[in-house]
Amino acid sequence: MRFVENPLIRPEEIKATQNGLEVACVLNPAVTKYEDEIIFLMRVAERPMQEQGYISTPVLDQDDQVVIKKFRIDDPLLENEDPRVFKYDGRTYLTTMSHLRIARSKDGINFTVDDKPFVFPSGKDEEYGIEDARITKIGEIYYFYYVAVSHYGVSTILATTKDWKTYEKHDVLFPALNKDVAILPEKINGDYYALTRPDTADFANPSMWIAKSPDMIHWGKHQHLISTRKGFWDSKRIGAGTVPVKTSKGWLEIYHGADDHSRYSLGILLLDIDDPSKVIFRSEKPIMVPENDYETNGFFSEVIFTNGMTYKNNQLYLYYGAADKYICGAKIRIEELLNLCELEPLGV
Ligand code: MAN
Repeated sequence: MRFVENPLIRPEEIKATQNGLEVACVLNPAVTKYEDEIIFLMRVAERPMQEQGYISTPVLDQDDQVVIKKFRIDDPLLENEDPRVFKYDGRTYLTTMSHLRIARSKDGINFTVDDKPFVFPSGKDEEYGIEDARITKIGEIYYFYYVAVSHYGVSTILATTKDWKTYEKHDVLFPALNKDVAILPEKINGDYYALTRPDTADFANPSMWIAKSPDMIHWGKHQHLISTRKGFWDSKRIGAGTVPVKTSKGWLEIYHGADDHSRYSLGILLLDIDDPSKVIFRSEKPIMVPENDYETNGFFSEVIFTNGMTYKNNQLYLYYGAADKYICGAKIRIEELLNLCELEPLGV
């Protein structure tokens, strides 16, 4: 059930980080609980004020200063078909630069957004911005990891915090091209597990994999988990969404899939409780598709994308980016999702 208050957060409510930039989107929050609050680690996407006849985007220079790259729309070297990315002279750029910002809430519906970023891009791996964090709490430590974009590719970077006031940045967790990482919140038979999404290039369909680590640093024993399916709601793209939650029937994962028209919807995976590399259920039909105006019409329309949820009394509070522009939420009982797993067969 979607919250009637949706969208919960809109770009107009967010302060830009500097003069000359505007916040175009607030989306894809990682979610956790800290003390008596729900914390969002949101992606805030900024771009230069739009100027007729030009396309421009912020990037970091070698000293980590934001500089603007600007190109004429009629320049023959420009390829500009997707609102999220463009190409100039064979090199791909994002149209916005994202950073991670915190919002806090006591009720899960009304959020107060920080005025400043929690993590702002820095260093060569983050030249074009940082996106789509996920949070796994283990003991007192919150591990958060996010997608870093640069001309070296798209990688996933690890950081930790204990108090959501300061953080420590660690190394690249999975090198380019790898994104949509979700680390399970406990060790299983001595190992941590991470869902990953390496780039499969030309030979395979886009796929989710799973990796193991004894210490959160060294990852290996990679195994293929699932791939896109022709003719299904997840035919074109696929990737982990939320950090899996432990249930009586297995690890419950809500993942995203895009169809041939690049419509992003959500479905579920159920992974074996003792061996998460075994898929015991996969949605044949999505559990949530873009249908409300704020989901069908935005920065990149027809998108529901999740990378965060929390739960209270067997009720999931699922948060998601809508049309890559807003943050929205929905509430669903865990049993309801598990019942769906019995109604439908295991997908291909
Ligand atoms: C990719 C990522 C996400 C984004 C979706 C939909 O998977 O860039 O951040 O929400 O596409 O555009």
